[in-house]
Amino acid sequence: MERAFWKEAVVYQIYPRSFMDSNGDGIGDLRGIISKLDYLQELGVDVVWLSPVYQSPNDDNGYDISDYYNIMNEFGTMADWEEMLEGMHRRGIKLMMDLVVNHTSDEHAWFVESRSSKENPYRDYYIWRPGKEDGRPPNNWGSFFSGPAWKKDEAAGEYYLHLFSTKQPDLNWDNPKLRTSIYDMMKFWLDKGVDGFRMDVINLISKVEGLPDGTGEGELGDGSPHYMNGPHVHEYLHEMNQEVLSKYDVMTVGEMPGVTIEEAVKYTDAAREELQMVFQFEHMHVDAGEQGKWELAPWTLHKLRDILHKWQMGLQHHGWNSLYLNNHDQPRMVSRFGNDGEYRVQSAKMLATLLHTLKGTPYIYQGEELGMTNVKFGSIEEYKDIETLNMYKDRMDRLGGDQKEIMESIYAKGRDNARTPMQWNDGPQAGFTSGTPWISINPNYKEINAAQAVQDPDSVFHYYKQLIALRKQHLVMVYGDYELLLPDHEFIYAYTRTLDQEQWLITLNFSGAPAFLELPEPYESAHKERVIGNYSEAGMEPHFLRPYEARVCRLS
Ligand code: TEU
Ligand code: CA
Repeated sequence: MERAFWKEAVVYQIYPRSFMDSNGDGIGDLRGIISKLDYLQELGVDVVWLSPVYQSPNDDNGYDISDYYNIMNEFGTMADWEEMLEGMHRRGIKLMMDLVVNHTSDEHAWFVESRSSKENPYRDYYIWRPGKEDGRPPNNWGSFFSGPAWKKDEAAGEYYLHLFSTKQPDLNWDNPKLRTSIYDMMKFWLDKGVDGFRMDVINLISKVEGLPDGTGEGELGDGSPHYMNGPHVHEYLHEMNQEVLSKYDVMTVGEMPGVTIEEAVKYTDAAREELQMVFQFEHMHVDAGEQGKWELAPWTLHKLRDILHKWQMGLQHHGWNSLYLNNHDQPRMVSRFGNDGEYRVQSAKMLATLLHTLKGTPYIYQGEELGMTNVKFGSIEEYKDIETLNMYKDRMDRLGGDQKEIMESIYAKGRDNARTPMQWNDGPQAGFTSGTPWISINPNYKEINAAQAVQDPDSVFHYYKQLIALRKQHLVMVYGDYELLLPDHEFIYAYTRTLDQEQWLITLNFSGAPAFLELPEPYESAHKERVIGNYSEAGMEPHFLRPYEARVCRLS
């Protein structure tokens, strides 16, 4: 068993705009993060994944970078960043920065140059094409953020590709000069002491030659087969590994919409020298209809467990899983997969147990450790996320959609669910800011906040703290082989983790009702010693799990 820091670590994601505001402008910032490092140290996390803090016009809240070498003014200065890094390292916490290199902002100097003329040396840093004879864009690809993935630039007399917003032009990774510029930038941050990178949509960087039309009958087709896991993506990631990553002791995770297990094994097989782990998305579509995330569909434990099981088995001996149900792009897991009402605390703890006892590296998204929930703002004006606002406009204006139905989709799946400010206490603005927050605060902050959680031994926070501590004490949680039990149970997800002579049994009730538990032999009659659980041990019944009950037992 080859041990590795990044397999044993627990990662905490900070979305800086919403984490902590230190200067009263209503926007989270680096000095706000500095003021909360003791909180992170108490929780016990090993790594912070910091969403982008580089210069950006914030069309997509920092995922549209205009200068990779400087800190966004609203977030602070490079000196603040250096003080934050030093404070993390002093507490034994590593820093993984967000590397967004599939695209830049259209305000990046490279793009300003590139669009200025076809002869400009930066022209081929981006993907320019003439439109079709009939005036249509070069192909029929749709953007992730509604509308076409091409924008005509009059100055340049051609279209440029943008898989995301019109202010996020895609970089041309087929250009070796661009790749060298990216590698130089990565070295700049690694030389400053950064411990790793989370790589934004990194499996989209290689597009199929000729940029062929996507499938689909409408005016916009699905171009994803022509840019997901593209022809040169492994070549480029191996080159990045050889030119940069292999020269440092770093942790890497690639965010990969549409990645399959077969591809994930290739991206994360150590022998291939590419990345260490990936974020896959299959389980994030378990409650989506044919039309995508905004088409709400019921999910079942069968569907969720089948996906998680497939990935556990698929990467069991080659590669490594990233375990998450939350991030800045996803709704809050306790609202989506648990119960954010009567059983909020129990179900938040049950989902945490899942993420910390499956095989892989657990990722905690800010506020998840408090059991923070989704939000329902009173009007579309309170929503800020470009993905949501573009969809709303597209469906209302272009498709004459039903506003009530659209708002229901936003309540369930909108990214702003995860972007309401951290709830630090029950005081004004939840202790997030002394000013007016850039986005409204979830009104339930009076009951759900860090101050309450830290002093309550039965809080979700302390349960996370126990799970994280357990991981350091028991390598079976990290390296133990996973084996599924009860593959057909409607409400219970049950599995074992085995390392040498030690075997743990995990049983999780995903329903709000008691669930009958009968295990196959030898597990049924094995002696069980509870290691951790989200209910009192005294009330444990061998054949019933209480609503959203999680049990982790050592077998002997
Ligand atoms: O997200 C990539 C991505 O696929 C998202 O668009 C996600 O699938 C979708 O938002 C789910 O609703 C990354 C970043 O995490 C996201 O914040 C950025 O908006 C996007 O890339 C562009 O950089
Ligand atoms: Ca601020």
